[in-house]
Amino acid sequence: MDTENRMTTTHEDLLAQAERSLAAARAAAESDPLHPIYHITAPANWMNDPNGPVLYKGVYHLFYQLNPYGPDSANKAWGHVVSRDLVHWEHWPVALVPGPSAYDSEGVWSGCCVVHEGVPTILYTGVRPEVQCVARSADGLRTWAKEAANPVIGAPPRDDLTAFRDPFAWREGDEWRMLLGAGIAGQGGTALLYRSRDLVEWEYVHPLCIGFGQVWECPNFFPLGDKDVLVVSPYGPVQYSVGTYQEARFAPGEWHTLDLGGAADFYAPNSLLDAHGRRVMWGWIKGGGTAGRPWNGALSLPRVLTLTADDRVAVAPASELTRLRGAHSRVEDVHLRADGANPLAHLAGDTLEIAAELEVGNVDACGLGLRCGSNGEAAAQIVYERDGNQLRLNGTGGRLAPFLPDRPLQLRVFLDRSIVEVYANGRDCLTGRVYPNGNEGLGLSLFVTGGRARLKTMDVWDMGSIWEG
Ligand code: DQQ
Repeated sequence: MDTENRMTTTHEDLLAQAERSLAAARAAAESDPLHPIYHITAPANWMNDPNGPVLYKGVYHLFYQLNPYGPDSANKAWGHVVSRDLVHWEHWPVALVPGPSAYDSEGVWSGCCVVHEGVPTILYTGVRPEVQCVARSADGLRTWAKEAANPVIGAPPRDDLTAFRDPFAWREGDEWRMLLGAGIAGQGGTALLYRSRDLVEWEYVHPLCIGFGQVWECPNFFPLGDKDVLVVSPYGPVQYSVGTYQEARFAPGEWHTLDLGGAADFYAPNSLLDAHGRRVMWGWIKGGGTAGRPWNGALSLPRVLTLTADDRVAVAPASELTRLRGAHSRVEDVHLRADGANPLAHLAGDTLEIAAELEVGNVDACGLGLRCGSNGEAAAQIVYERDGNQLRLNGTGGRLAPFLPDRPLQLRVFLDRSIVEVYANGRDCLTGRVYPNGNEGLGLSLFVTGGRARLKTMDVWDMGSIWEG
């Protein structure tokens, strides 16, 4: 779909074209053996950033960057999924597509959704150039009308910016505050602070803070415990800082990596405050296997963030995910050594949750193999290494922070066809991909090198689909 065609029709027609394209590709995407079943995906084709998560009248709405026309990064629109329990989802119609006006005819890029005077309102970046836009829904978020005065911010506040996008707004007193992801040439990544009473007239305040890198995409900014947290996507692994927000400025503490899997496996996260006061976050997991597949990209599981006593952000899968658990197996009290038999030889699956407690004893390394083929070879391994006291997901180069050495290793591993999410000791997480050689590897294995370990317990559940109906 080229820009010129977009500008000679209506938004409704463009939405209908997008729906037709998704419907045509959907069956092929869903039947792909690497396609996840319990991570949010688009009906078909390309997805990237989660956009505008919002709780509205007891229902969770989550939007995402979508290319309705193919599994490549183009034609950015807003897809839409809806849930009552954060776990089971249904696809709603595409919310926004580029055009027909020029200000967003090359892309409806990332943003947020807030409720202003009872009206659900999306703030997004229109492209190109990057301008800020508004759309509203009068029917409970089902359909969206773009604001007549778009773009509501038509130009950056200074001419040395390297980006100007991804609005993230929150309520403060009787006005709205908004950050835009940006960078200042020669200075570093930044988030620009704006203020408004009506989401249409915006006044630029100043950079919230300026830091590392060149651009901070998709800023997220929220209180956590008694501190404030800024999360940014700097064209590399997502970084967060716990600091303090005072007089419209953020004094960051140290910066840390939020997910140790790397930028391709967790990027541009977005979050909301849920009905229980929890900060829940989703990130974009890029890719879908080999080229030519009719889908690309998924969202991470919903993750609950909490502040630790040492001012780090602990990440844990939302407790509601246990609702997806089906058939269950348990293995306990197994002593592991290099020449021992695989105690998991009777288990198999590619849509699993695995919860394990492992005493790493005196091993050089030990771990869990996923998607093992008939030759026993694992397509992915989650490995504890004594050297550095760290955990690694083979193939990603990612690593988890060192554990307390005298604690058993507590792992929760979510395998969903080609996605692996590893949560360790209730604090760290690592997202990665697993692409088996062929699609057939379903086995699990436990292995040890150089010493002995003990598996205290391992629970394995088959996981059900998140899709309603
Ligand atoms: N993706 C969006 C941009 C954002 C980037 C475009 C981050 O708005 O900066 O799809 O992945």
